[in-house]
Amino acid sequence: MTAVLSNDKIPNNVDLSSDKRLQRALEQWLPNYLDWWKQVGPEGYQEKDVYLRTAISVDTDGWAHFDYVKMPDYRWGIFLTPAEADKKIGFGDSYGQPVWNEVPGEFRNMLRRIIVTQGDTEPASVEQQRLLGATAPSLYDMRNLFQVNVEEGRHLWAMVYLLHSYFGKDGREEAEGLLERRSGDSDKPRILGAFNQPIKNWVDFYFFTMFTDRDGKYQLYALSESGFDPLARTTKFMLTEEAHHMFVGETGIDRMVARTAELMKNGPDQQSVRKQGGIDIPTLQKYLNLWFSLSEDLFGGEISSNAADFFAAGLKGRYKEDKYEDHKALEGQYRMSVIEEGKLVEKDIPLRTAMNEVLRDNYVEDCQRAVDKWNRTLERAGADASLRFRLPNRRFHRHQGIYAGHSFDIDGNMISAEEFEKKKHQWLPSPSDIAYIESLMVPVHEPGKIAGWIAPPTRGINGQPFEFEYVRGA
Ligand code: BYC
Repeated sequence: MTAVLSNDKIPNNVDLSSDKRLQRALEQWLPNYLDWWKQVGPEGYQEKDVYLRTAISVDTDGWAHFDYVKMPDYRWGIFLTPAEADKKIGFGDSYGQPVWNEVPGEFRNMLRRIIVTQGDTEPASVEQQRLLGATAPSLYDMRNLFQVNVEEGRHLWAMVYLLHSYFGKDGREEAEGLLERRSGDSDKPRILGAFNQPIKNWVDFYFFTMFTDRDGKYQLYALSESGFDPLARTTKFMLTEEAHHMFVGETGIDRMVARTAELMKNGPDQQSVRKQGGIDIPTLQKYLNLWFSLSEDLFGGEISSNAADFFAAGLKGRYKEDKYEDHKALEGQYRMSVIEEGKLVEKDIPLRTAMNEVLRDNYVEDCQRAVDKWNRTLERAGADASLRFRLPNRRFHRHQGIYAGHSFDIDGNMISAEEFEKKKHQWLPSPSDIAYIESLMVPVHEPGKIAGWIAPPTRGINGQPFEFEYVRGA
């Protein structure tokens, strides 16, 4: 296994040319992928030179190479982190046994389902974001959008490689299915809820990359523990790319907050922020509530026999499984609030069935860290202490798991469906909030210029200044 990528039609470090059958199958899939990209990938800008990062080796230091590339010429390929000698399964019933390099027959369906679900999110996000280029607030942001898009395309390749290599005919059919479903389509929707939500504007985009891509981080970490080693190694490499996507979201929100704080110096009330063309804090909080709650749903139910089965089988572990002592998790309990006879009561749940909630805990903690950072931006700018962000309670606005079908306020108190309906626009973007945000979405495509509702970044990409022409001739 080499760290440097081959120069084949499909760049790879899996010695693809030695497996003619697989190479042919993937080369047949390639034009279908490109058709999909042209049909529902980023609209416009396909012929423009974009300053993109491309993988040229999977070494931890220095796989990233920056240059101008036209998006359809991006080197989509198959990159796995190098195999480790004598690697053992790190959790579940097969704990301590050698990792698998072939699919164990008894877990085949489970594994295929995990890979298809993961794979389905990648093209979905590209579809969701396809119209944003035309209203980019700066060339820097436009370039970041396209970087995220091409890498999500590559993550699709990563899952398709696994399907084609290890799952025979049904794997090939699933790979076709990944190009056939469409985000938001009523007949052929994407599999998971948040990936059918429209991303209508750049505020949605930053909150999506902050919160939804961060679900990706935790799911990929859990899969990088997998006893099925090809899945572990491919997801480990995906995580290096994912970090940039979350950076785009977290800093994008921080830059909106910084701009709002600056505008508040001219007039602290939130109406005046809007009058000056900025995004007031309560509106940003509503977008936070929306995307945080949609993304929490992506962890699945709080009590899940699927999650217990995935863990028992050694297919999907916990975030940084190493830091746990008991890798079988047969004994432990997890205390959570469940609903019984219309009331919230505390209950102990066997740990294995609570694995989705364990992962969600890690996620919520990470989200809180980002919220604290945005609040520090407000504090530094001298914003009134009443203007701070917070995460909603995790029961708020849920559509999966034990809280779905019930209504909760932002603090997690159970309320009636009527009350929720009455108050929902205090918590979630209202049609008039959305109309206001959309009125701000005018393109600023001149190098060094930026829209009035967001601050420029503190530094550019790869040591280039903000003024750099990140997309030529946009
Ligand atoms: N929407 O036992 P349950 C990323 C279904 S993001 C719709 O509660 P489970 C990225 C579930 O399928 C990371 N349906 O949940 C980010 C099941 O269906 P069936 C993507 C949902 O199975 C940004 C039923 O409800 N990776 O990479 O333990 C840009 C009961 O399920 C949802 C993965 O998700 C939902 N939100 O956990 C680009 C990793 N949630 O059996 C990319 C792979 C649950 O009744 N996936 N259901 O038909 C998994 O590990 C699990 O499937 C889930 C669900 C964590 C998603």
